[in-house]
Amino acid sequence: MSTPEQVPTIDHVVGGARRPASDGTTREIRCPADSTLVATVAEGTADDAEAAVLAARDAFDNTHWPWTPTPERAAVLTRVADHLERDLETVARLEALDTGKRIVEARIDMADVVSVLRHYAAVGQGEAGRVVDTGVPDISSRVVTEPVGVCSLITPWNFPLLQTSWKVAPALVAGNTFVLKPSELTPSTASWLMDALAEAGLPDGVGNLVLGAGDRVGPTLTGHPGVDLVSFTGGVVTGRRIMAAAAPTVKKIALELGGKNPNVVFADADLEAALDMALTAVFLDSGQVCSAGARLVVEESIHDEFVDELVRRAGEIRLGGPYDRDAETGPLISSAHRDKVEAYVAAGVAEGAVLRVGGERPTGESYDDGWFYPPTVLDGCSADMSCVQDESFGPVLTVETFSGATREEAEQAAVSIANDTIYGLAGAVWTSDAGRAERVAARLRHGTIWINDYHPYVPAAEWGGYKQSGIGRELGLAGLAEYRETKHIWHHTRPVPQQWFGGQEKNE
Ligand code: TXE
Repeated sequence: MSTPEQVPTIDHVVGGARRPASDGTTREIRCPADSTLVATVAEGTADDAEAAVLAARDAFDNTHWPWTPTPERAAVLTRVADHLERDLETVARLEALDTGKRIVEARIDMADVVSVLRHYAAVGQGEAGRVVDTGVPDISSRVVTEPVGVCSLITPWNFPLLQTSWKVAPALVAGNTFVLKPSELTPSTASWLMDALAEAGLPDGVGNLVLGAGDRVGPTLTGHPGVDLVSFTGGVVTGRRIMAAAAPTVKKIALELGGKNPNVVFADADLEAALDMALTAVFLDSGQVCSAGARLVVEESIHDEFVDELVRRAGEIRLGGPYDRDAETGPLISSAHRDKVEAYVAAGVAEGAVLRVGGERPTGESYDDGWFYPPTVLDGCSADMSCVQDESFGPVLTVETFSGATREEAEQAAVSIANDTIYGLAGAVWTSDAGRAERVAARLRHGTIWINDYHPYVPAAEWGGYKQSGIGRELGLAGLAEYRETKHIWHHTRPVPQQWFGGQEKNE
């Protein structure tokens, strides 16, 4: 951990230069595991956000960046990926101290960032649009793509650099300029990224960084007429606010707003694998994952044996800080977030859910200065409970059961329970019947479906939500298309007067 003398100061990056907040305000970042001070950070103002937007606007309108050959833009991403591989341990440490997550998980996240950067360096190149046949020899018609312009990229605290890379990589390879606003709770790796981009040769002003709370800098980043696109990952309530802020200037928006994701287990599944992954689905990163499998929807006939064993194993999960070798998962991000998770569990119990394990803050020296909360299972839940409908974003699993007199009835019951929230980000189905797996996967209204698995993703496959889990997609080709405008160019190579006006023929 840092000693006070080593605590870094992190400032905005505007037009290639570091600068503190215009009113001099700073914020302390403390590790959620033990409250150690890890950084002092500029707490941005509306003026800071305005300056960053204007710098990005100027870089888009008045520099060569949007017209830079794509291979050169891709090369910037490749160099950042190289730098990250070189500095991986340092950057993983920054991420672990900001989030409190285990260093082993932070290393995995950093390796994923490298993959995302390399993926977009590759797929951003080599596309030439398409030629359309007009049927007229002297007229060519082609459809090309161009950058959208200035992008506000607003990211959350659970996978700070990874979620940033999902936005920055496609935005840059497509030729946009950006203002990045990381979560005010986890700014350190975003600051590293700005240095890495500069080292990789990104021209000044193309990438800008504004730090601070959403209510201070957010309205400018989402409402300023100089911004063309807002890409946001965070909570649904903030997402609705951002959509409203972007409406008066009709900005393009891409929103990833979390989920309340069902993990459906049929009695014919490989139950050992299903049980093991049901734990990972919900308790990975203490449940602070947008795709967390926070709703177990299990066939009634196996409920008792499955849930009893799951509860037993959940009770044995060890909590600890980033460098605790015995820890299997970490703390929650903040005191306020732990309060929210606790209130959610209390509401569930008040509504009739049965608390099977967890539900109480751990005590002891190693937990006292952190925001720890144990894996918690609420059994006997149903769709009318708020604990089933609302995202806890903590280590809390709700259990619902389904049954049916026939195979079809059982599938129908599982699907209707699994679809019964406002969200639609991700879900899983566990069964050894391939036909059933496909039928259920087809009917689940979620953007990602795992069959007999949970959580893995690849940068080449799209990620995003149905219903109120969001708008648009990240990753894959659609994740690149979000950052591109489409233009149709019609070229008459032998123009001749049509005489629409002033001619005689049209009235004859
Ligand atoms: O998120 P916010 P919070 C969910 C999860 C969590 C809830 C609230 O359920 O409990 O959201 O978490 C910035 N204009 N997810 O409060 O507010 C903010 O500064 C512009 C799901 O931490 O959504 C941060 O950078 N920006 C999720 C970012 O929005 C604003 C990940 C996310 O913060 C703003 C995190 C404004 N008016 C939480 N207000 C996921 N989808 O993975 C805030 N921000």
